[in-house]
Amino acid sequence: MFDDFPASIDGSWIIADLDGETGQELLIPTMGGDMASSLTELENRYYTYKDGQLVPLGLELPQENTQLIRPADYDRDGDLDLFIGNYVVTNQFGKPTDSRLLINQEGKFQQVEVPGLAQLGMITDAVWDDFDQDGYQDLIVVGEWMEPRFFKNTEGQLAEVELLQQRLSGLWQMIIPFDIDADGDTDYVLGNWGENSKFRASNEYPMRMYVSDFDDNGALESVVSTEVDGYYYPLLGLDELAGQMVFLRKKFTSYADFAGLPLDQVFDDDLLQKASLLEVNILSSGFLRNNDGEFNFEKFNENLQIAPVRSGLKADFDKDGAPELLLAGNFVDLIPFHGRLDSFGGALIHSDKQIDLGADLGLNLTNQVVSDLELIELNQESYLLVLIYDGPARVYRIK
Ligand SMILES: [Ca+2]
Ligand SMILES: [Ca+2]
Ligand SMILES: [Ca+2]
Ligand SMILES: [Ca+2]
Repeated sequence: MFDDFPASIDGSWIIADLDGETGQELLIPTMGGDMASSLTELENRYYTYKDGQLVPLGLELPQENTQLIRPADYDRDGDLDLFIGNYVVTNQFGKPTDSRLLINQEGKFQQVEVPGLAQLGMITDAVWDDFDQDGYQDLIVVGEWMEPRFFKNTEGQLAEVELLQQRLSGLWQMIIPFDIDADGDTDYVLGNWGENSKFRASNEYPMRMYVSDFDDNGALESVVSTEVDGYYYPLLGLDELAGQMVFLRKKFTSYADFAGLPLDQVFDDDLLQKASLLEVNILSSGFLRNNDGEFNFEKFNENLQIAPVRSGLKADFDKDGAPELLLAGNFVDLIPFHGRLDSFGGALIHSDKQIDLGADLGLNLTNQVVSDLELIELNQESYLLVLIYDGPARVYRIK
């Protein structure tokens, strides 16, 4: 189905008509991630493109590392409004960040208070979709160390609703609306971390992250812990932990002192007690099946669990008149903890009953960390653009 085709491209911004006048605006979010503290301030840059010039948009926001911007006319007054999702505050990894809804008032944006959006969490993806089919776009937000969160839009007022039929705290990377069972209602495909990493999580023994300023240095540290035989152990070794928290070096003068110790013997009880505790009980990628407006999670088969699933593209790849959903992902760690989780070669979802692997379709995405998938139409031909995190992009002609 896919033909390799050489090209390269880069970019991480959105273009949309935000002021209702002619032309489109360009939004450039600051994608800081967990940058080094040597960066003093990160500034969001929102521009409108007018008369060949980039003009700053009327947006007053706190300094933050914007993860994503999702435009939609949620109040149906004819102009695009914005959801802004944030992932992490510099030096505060693990602290839930504020996300924001901005209403468009004749080209100026004002923040709207929505209960639950403040400290929503470590947001990785969000989608506007009319899940209750009342004509107003509702909002679904996913992130790490949190459940998918649903915000119902009642005639321009957002309020959180509980629509999940089980507990689904995950390391969610992606959400895409897709009627996977072709019954006419919208289901949601969810990319998660997968089941093939050093992480372990279950309902009985969720993966845990303790977040606190353990060493009183003004920055937060996080300690991830998983269960083995009924006990919780730190995931990282002494060197990695002591790299963040020097007091551990004094407490454990040899590796032998540290080896095999459960978490509650590495850290004093009062330190763990005062920490914020976040949990993950599911690492599987899968989909939320729509059951009359409530959602039941079903996981994908093991071929789709071998690495994080982080991007997707819905299109009619086989030109049969119905859309398929192409999934890709993989991950490369900045520290050697995970190494490369990159054995997922992509998959094309026709339905919950038929999923083809990328390798069988001419895609070669194994060992590639895919950051985005895009469809390009050019001269009556369709091309798949695959953006690669740490290498040149790839282009496939769809035949
Ligand atoms: Ca609007
Ligand atoms: Ca709606
Ligand atoms: Ca459906
Ligand atoms: Ca199709």
